Amino acid sequence: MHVSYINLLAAAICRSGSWRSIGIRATSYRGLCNSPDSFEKISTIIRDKCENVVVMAGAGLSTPSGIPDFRSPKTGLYHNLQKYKLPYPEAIFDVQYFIDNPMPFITLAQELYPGEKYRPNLGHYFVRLLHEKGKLLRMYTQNIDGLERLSGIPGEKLIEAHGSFSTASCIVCGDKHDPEAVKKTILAGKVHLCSCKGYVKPDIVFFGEQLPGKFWLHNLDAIAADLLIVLGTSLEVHPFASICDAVPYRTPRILINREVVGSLGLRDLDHVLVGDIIENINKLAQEMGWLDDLIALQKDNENA
Ligand code: CNA
Repeated sequence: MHVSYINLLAAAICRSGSWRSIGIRATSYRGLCNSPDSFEKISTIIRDKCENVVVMAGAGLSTPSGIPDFRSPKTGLYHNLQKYKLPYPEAIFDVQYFIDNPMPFITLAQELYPGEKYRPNLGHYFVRLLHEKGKLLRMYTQNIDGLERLSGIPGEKLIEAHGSFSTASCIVCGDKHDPEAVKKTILAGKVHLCSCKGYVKPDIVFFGEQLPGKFWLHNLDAIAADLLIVLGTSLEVHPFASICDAVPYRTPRILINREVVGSLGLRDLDHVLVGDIIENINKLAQEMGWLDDLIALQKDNENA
């Protein structure tokens, strides 16, 4: 193996063995971007031309609900980690660090526990609406906040690629624990202990841990998809980010994000909506004639 290739590879693998993108950035894109024409074209694709949509989502989908993402300057979680006094930002999701000092993760978990503080937003309900219209093949999310479930996207349509708080297990013996009991302990600011004395954590995937088996379904979904929609992610974390490149060239891809990311924009059938996710989804739903349905869905679910 060539030395510079080894260096590149080493740089691409973060300390825990997870993959980070090697850095091909879309500096120009052929697809349409934020013109009135682009909303019209994208809305025609979603409304009239597709039946099997795969959605990929990241932390940017939940920032409008009030949960900070990782990388946004000034507001991102990595910027705000000082209060956790971590040796390096990713330590918060590092198993070895959790064993030595579980409190930073416990504090973050208290903040993020689904059903406590945060509610789904219009972006989550847009994906739910795709399901209600019979168009959602699958949603893959990196988020651990559970807002997709809270918006009513059914479990069989949802792949929580980086895990969730809905199950919990011992990091030593692997025994499953009652998630409600674990939640109660964590909300009280303590670490839940297993009978083997190991720490129990919600099944959030930490760096170096395996992704849930269901994640690998994307190999089939990517081929079956007739549209890919990418929402609020920097596409920096692999293998999740690679889903967007597994989709064949004939499949249109739509990116809705504050910035152009990954390989989005490099293919002829790519479309990019740069800017705030809620603003763009609002405009898009209006163009599609779906806005009333979207608002009603959100209202009904929030009042249920
Ligand atoms: P990231 O790397 O922080 O990227 C977020 C992306 O969203 C960036 O490109 C932002 O520009 C963009 N963005 C942020 N807010 C908006 C907005 N309002 N409108 C449009 N775009 C916006 O996060 P990723 O999800 O890409 O990284 C993957 C990590 C983040 C996963 O391992 C998650 O577990 C982790 N994470 C999850 C949450 C959560 O569950 N809500 C929060 C923070 C981090």
